[in-house]
Amino acid sequence: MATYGVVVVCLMVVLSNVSFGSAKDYTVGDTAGWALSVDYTKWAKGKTFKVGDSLVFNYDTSHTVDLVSSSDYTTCTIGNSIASYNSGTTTIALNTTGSHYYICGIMGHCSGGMKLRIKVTSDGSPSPAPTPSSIPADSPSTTLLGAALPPPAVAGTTSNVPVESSSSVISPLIAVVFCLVAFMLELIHG
Ligand code: CU1
Repeated sequence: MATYGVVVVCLMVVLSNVSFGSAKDYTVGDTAGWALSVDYTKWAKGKTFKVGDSLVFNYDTSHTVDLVSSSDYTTCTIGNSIASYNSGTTTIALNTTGSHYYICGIMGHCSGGMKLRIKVTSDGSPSPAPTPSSIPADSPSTTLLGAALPPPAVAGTTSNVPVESSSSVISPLIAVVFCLVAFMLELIHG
């Protein structure tokens, strides 16, 4: 029956929508892990790190994972770390945007290649634009000539904000509704 096919396709659509919004775990160095003789610049290239994602460092305990400043990253300065881990498996949640720098804290290992720099971007949720504050600044000079113009512009900008912020919730809902409609059409016609 065609109905079964519709259900399978719909499940795939819904599941793919859900996975798009979830956080990712990145295993640093993939199967090589956190070790000497791995090019972590190459590993990080092309990857998009977002707030909510995590880095997973797998290493033997002859190494450490040190969170450092950009200058300590550049100069491979050890002993000055912001945070240091040595358990062998370290998962670091990326909670802030910007560049994050990690090196191995063992003498000579950073210059031996154990240094990782990543850029973390926001998760895509919209931030309020500065335009609303610029509109009232202009309004005193325009009130005499065109009092009707400013109110629609302000109403338009404020009504956009809740719609944009809930778009990540709406898109899976649209997929579910689409699937239900397709499923019911199949039932009626099939
Ligand atoms: Cu090391």
